[in-house]
Amino acid sequence: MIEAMKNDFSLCHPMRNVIIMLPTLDEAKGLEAVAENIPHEKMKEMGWNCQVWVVDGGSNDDTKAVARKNQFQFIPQQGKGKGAAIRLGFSKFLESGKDALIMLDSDGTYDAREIPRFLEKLSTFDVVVGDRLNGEIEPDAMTRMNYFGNHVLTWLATGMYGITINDLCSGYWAFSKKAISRLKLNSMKFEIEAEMYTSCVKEKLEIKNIPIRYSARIGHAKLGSVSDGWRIFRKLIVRRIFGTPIEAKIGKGNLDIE
Ligand SMILES: Nc1nc2c(ncn2[C@@H]2O[C@H](COP(=O)(O)OP(=O)(O)OP(=O)(O)O)[C@@H](O)[C@H]2O)c(=O)[nH]1
Ligand SMILES: [Mg+2]
Repeated sequence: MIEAMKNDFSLCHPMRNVIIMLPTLDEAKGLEAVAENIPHEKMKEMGWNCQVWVVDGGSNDDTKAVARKNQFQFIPQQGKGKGAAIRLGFSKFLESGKDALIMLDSDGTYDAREIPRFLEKLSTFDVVVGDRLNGEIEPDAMTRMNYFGNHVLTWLATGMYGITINDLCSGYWAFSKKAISRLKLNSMKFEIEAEMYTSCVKEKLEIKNIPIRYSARIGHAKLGSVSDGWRIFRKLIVRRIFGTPIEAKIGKGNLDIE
């Protein structure tokens, strides 16, 4: 089959279904901003029905109310951690039978108006990653320390695994159903994106990097630069040595919720 037709979603169905997954922890204001920018009409024109899922880590603000108001599905997670939330969303996605999933943070840093660019690339690639480091970073969107850390971790990842990723810690990814069904993950926190990359490499899923805009966050950050940077680095090393999580090896699957 020629490359351009690899994921040709229009071949058998007139409309396909995409889930937009938004992890939240006290992001009422950010979520409102993301909601306003979701390009429903444009997606419809492109042949995609969209449903929005908010996977919440126990917010104490109005996040749930904002989700309800926008008719988003609200999925409470049992414990905490972005990694656990993402894996819960992936597992529900596979049960849902939908065709594709796009995840982005709900803090207003990523622009939901760029979703159509990801959907376009999904017709040819199984994994599309938004690249802030070669995109447009708004002043004050990233501290110097985080800018440096993101570059170092990205270089290390590419050096250790030999497959180019332009922005390892990006929170803006799109996946085909095939890609999500192949991922083997057990991350609990902010090391999840690094593990998604390592699993793509292991499963030989081709990654397409596209430059994106990155804006200053609305509300408070939950990430601790040094401690989470260390967790990400540790995950790169562990997955280099042990390619898949143990629970995947014993057949329980990568998507178990811890
Ligand atoms: N469900 C869930 N979401 C979380 C949790 N922790 C963080 N998030 C969400 O994950 C996304 C990324 O978290 P951030 O605090 O923005 O982390 P970051 O983007 O790496 O760091 P900054 O660059 O400082 O914003 C946001 O939408 C958070 O609300 C959690 O425990 N559970
Ligand atoms: Mg953020």
